[in-house]
Amino acid sequence: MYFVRMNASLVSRRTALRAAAGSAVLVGAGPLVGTGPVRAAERPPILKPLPADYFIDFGTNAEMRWDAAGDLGDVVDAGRFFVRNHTRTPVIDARSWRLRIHGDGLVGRPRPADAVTLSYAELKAMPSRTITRALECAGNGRSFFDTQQGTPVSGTAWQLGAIGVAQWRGVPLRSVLERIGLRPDAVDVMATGLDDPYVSGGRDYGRVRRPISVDKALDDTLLAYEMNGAPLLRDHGFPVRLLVPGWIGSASIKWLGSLRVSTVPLYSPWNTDFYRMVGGDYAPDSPPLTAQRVKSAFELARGAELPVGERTVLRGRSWSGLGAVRRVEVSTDGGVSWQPARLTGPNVPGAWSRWRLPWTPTVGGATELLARATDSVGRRQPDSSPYNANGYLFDAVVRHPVTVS
Ligand SMILES: Nc1nc2c(c(=O)[nH]1)N[C@H]1C(S)=C(S)[C@@H](COP(=O)(O)O)O[C@H]1N2
Ligand SMILES: [Mo]
Repeated sequence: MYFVRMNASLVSRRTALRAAAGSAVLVGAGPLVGTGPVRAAERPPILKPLPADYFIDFGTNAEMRWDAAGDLGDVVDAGRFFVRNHTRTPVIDARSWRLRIHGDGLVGRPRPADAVTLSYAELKAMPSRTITRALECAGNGRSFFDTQQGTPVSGTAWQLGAIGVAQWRGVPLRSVLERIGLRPDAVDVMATGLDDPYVSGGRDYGRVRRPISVDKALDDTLLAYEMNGAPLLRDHGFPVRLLVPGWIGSASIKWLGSLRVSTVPLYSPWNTDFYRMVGGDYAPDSPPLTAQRVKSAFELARGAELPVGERTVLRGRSWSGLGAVRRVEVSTDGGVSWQPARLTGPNVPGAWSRWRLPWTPTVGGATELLARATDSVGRRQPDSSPYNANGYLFDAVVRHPVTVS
């Protein structure tokens, strides 16, 4: 028996006290947030070390440095994975953590007070699935709207390092919803995190939360509790996060606290105010963002110096939210001519493809390297990305300056 459904009206005072004392009874034992040895106000926003060799540190966010990615295998070590926090990483006790699942899209239509609860141990006792997939912020590449296209946008000035690939282990959300009983008229599932409410510009938006469609919930969404074979790091959602493969990172709610399953479409600031295209040529009612696009990055510093007359192996990775990478072309002359790069590694759909191209530069001076990927559904990186005010989904080919000398 994995689930305990409690009827609030039947909970005795004694039961509530036992729960508060930390016994196996589930009602009333809210997750302990911010109760670690360090008090919330004293904690840095990100708990893991962010060495400057591996990260560009933006405070609450930190991106992976692509120039240091050459020694990574097919996945990114958890210690080197990018972090995107709206507030700060909470310290949650897995023993008292409970996922609360409710809503009129479930059989019995449990209200929040009657939520079905699931403990860490109960979740880990269910059959699990392990998948290698990318997780990427919708704003990855945002800085190039300004530096490459001349149209500044607002938001963290990520280069291309707000992406990582990991091997995620968890329980398919489908298994949990089907075990509880999903009504055929359910349409959306709203995941809410346990981190502090997000306050910006004097406005309190509440806890970070964003709905996904029931279709995506039943397809490949995971309640993930392991990354690369180890429990999630706190910064990446310990004890349990959502992993919504192929979709923008903000759907993959960390520090998962509740799931609301609904027969009507759900809204939060994360699918109304944020993570939609606004400005430029976008219609005012353009839909909430879902799938990621196709991108590529060189495992090389911007402005790197390469020796003239010597063979260099250009390496990089390409990825797509819509499938596998089919083809990568590289230009070493600023986009005049293109050569196919050789794809290496497993090229798992929804993860990334590694590639390489040997190059012996014959003339000295400044040039630009470009990498342009095409994915398995035929989508090729464009020369420019349409402007949007928040700089989401920058998928244009990035011009990578180098000096040959
Ligand atoms: N609860 C919660 N979940 C969250 C966020 C957050 O701030 N709070 N940030 C989201 C965003 S915008 C991204 S890109 C990913 C980043 O995941 P990572 O920090 O593990 O790389 O987490 C998502 N899930
Ligand atoms: Mo994000």
